[in-house]
Amino acid sequence: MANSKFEYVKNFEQSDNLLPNTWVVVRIDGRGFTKFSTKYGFEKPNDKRALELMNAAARAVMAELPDITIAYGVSDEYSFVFHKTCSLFERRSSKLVSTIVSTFTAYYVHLWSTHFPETPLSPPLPSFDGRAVCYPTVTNLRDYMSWRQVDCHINNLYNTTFWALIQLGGVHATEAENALKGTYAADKNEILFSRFGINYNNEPEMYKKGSVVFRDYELVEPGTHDTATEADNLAEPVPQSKTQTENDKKRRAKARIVVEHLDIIKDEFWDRRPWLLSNKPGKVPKEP
Ligand SMILES: Nc1nc2c(ncn2[C@@H]2O[C@H](COP(=O)(O)OP(=O)(O)OP(=O)(O)O)[C@@H](O)[C@H]2O)c(=O)[nH]1
Ligand SMILES: [Mg+2]
Repeated sequence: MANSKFEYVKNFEQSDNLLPNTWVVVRIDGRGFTKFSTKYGFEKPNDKRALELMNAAARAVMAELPDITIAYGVSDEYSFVFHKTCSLFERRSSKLVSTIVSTFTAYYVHLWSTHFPETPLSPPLPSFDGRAVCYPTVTNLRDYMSWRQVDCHINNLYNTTFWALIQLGGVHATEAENALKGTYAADKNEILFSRFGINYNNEPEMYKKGSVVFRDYELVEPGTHDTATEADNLAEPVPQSKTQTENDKKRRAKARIVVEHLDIIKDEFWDRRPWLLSNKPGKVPKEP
């Protein structure tokens, strides 16, 4: 193509490369969902339909982008983790974030009517913001995931107690707020149990733990793999034969993408699923 006098504008494009050899987490978050949830009458503190819609959209994103190794969602947010050796979108932050945000939003809108058959969407339509953060080590990545899950627990225990006081106890929001000021987890558990007969442990797992999305392979015996160390020792992507790459691709496509509500803070979750950190697909379980 011939050069034009306008072409110099290309020099204005700034690089926004993400650090190589790091775990990239793209976190998206619903914009103005406090208002949005009121408009569509989301149940408080947790709306099953809304959370399942978030999960369905996240699942669709993972199916389209095999480089995502795991995703974790709670409330109106979802974190998508790209493996440290992944070179998708030349590791450009804006490309990665915009792809995730637009794919997620498209599916959220597309799947809305399945989850809310009675309430059609109308403008202002749901939208999401997103950011990408690089984490250098497995410990950093796992601490990030733990941070989100602890946040989920703290918020959910608070919200469950807060809304029990209002919905079942008939108190006003300010009263409920005052009753919870300075309380610890044990106090909230006690309020729930002694005043409303609610055992927090029996609350739905999705509300207590959030949702984890990943490809499902056969679980391994804990202690048989040390993928965390292996992953940390990896300095660059391991060169692979074409056949191997093709095989991995097939196995990944065969794997079911599951949504579970598990503890991702403890080692066990990671120990039993070495493919999450190694990026090598595991054994596809036999059809039951
Ligand atoms: N009722 C209800 N509301 C929810 C549920 N999940 C998320 N939300 C709402 O979504 C909000 C998410 O918090 P934020 O992301 O901090 O608030 P936001 O209004 O989206 O603000 P920005 O993200 O800054 O645009 C919560 O405060 C709730 O109001 C749900 O299951 N039920
Ligand atoms: Mg939000």
